[in-house]
Amino acid sequence: MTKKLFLAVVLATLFSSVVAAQEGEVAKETPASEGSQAISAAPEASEATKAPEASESVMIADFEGWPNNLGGEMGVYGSLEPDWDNVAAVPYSWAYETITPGYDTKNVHDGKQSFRLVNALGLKPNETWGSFAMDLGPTTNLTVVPKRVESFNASKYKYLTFWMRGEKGGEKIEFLVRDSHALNYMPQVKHKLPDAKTEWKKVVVPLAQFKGRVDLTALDNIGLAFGPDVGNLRGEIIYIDTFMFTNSAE
Ligand SMILES: [Ca+2]
Repeated sequence: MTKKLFLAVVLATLFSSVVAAQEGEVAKETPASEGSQAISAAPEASEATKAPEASESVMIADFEGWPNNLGGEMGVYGSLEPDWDNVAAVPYSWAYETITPGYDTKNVHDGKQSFRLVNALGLKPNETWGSFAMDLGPTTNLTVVPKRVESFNASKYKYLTFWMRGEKGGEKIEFLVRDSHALNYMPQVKHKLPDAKTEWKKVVVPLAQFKGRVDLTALDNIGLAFGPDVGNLRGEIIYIDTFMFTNSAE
């Protein structure tokens, strides 16, 4: 159940005190082989997008299942934390599924599911920050802080892209990244993105700008800040879908 997974993530987060992270993470192998172009023929089984060069992209999360497409856990924190006893009546941050109350396909970019972020209608309405975050590989060690995951080597990709739709338009977000060298759960990069619009919009984040601030060969976690700290009001909602690393900004 997603609820149990959510609680597990919360519990894992609560372990945070001061334990030094360990080095030596093995970079995750990625589907994109170096130097291969693979423009025609040979359809890639794992890629169902319209991207013409399948090997040039890798899906991080289409939110059609759990965990994400890289095997990573996903969670919401701070002002985004849901009140699970009240989800029948109040919009909540979590996977947006056909069973979600009020489900509407307009809130899904591809497939049948997306992920919804709702600010300050859950357990912590007065929290000063709120974020969505997801690991870029399976968990390998939960006994340390930050927990260890299989890191992802994103150095061969130019962009991170995803799709976003705001409930009212004008919702604010910032992009977050953490690598395998981080000593705690604080993201090493917090990068402002364009505000949401009411129609689905593709967000393209060039990765080169983060060189020197984060190790692109060993990324552990990416996320979005969506709380009061980035300027959102109580009850603001966005839908996100289709996170990819890619070499095409199209
Ligand atoms: Ca989807």
